[in-house]
Amino acid sequence: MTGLAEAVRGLSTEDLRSLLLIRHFELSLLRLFEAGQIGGTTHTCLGQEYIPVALSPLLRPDDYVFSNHRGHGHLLARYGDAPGLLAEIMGREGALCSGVGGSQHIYHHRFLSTGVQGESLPVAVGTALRLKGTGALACVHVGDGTWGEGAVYEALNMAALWRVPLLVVVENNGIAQSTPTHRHLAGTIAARAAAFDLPHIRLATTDIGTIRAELAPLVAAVREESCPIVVEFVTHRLGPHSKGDDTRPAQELDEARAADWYRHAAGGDLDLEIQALVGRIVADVSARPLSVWERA
Ligand SMILES: Cc1ncc(C[n+]2csc(CCOP(=O)(O)OP(=O)(O)O)c2C)c(N)n1
Repeated sequence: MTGLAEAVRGLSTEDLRSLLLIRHFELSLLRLFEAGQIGGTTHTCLGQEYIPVALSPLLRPDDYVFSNHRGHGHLLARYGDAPGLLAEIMGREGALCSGVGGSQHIYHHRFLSTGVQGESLPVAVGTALRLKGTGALACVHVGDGTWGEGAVYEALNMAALWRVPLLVVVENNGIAQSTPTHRHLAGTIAARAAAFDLPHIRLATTDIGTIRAELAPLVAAVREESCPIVVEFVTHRLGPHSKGDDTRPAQELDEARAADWYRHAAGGDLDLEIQALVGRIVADVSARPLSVWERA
């Protein structure tokens, strides 16, 4: 028995349900793309689902979440609205943003995503400035590759100077599109956070309980002391960058698969239940008329 298997077995039904919803939702998206039923592009967070699921109960309803191009899991872990998100991606009635946002540009309650790398951090800092003193925070998800954008550093500088309640979540999956992290990032994310005097924590575990225990006091400090922090997850992207553009060697892919929580949940009752649920959602949304925007 591995530590990963034990951790998956120890998950609450609610957490496992959320993980499985994201997994099967995104597997369905890839199938829909292959079948030509979705246009544009999409990026899945296969393998990284545990990050937003672990963060979910640490966030409050009045917090803002800023997501990126790989954001379906961020939205589903927070709001769980799989039919609304699928309708958005497929341009069908019932879409979260009338079908104008698609996979990458969602505005839903206090959730915003953008496909433009580095765009979210300055907006998140401005939002956090407005939230200061309310106890709420702005949580922003970025990949390791996004640390190549200059706007990230302007934003971190202001966040540190103005002491805003900002939680920067770095999903370091070791690759940006097709460029390994060691070829695009000099030094470390820890050292870059330190340059702005920002606390940084690096989490290499997929164990949701451990992640929450480590982060709970830090997130409380972000709220109470209004101090930004950088949380770096060492994680694995299981799928391609978007759809079929995976240039990684077989050994690296094997390592990613070995770290996959789903191997220990596959075939269980809840897995089958969620697969069937997502199947029904896909059938229902696919049968809906096009959204107003798509018809125009
Ligand atoms: C300003 C900008 N430049 C380039 C792109 C194209 N692009 C989309 S995702 C991506 C790589 C992102 O890597 P990373 O931040 O590590 O996130 P990951 O895809 O690994 O989750 C690139 C280059 C973009 N979306 N925005």
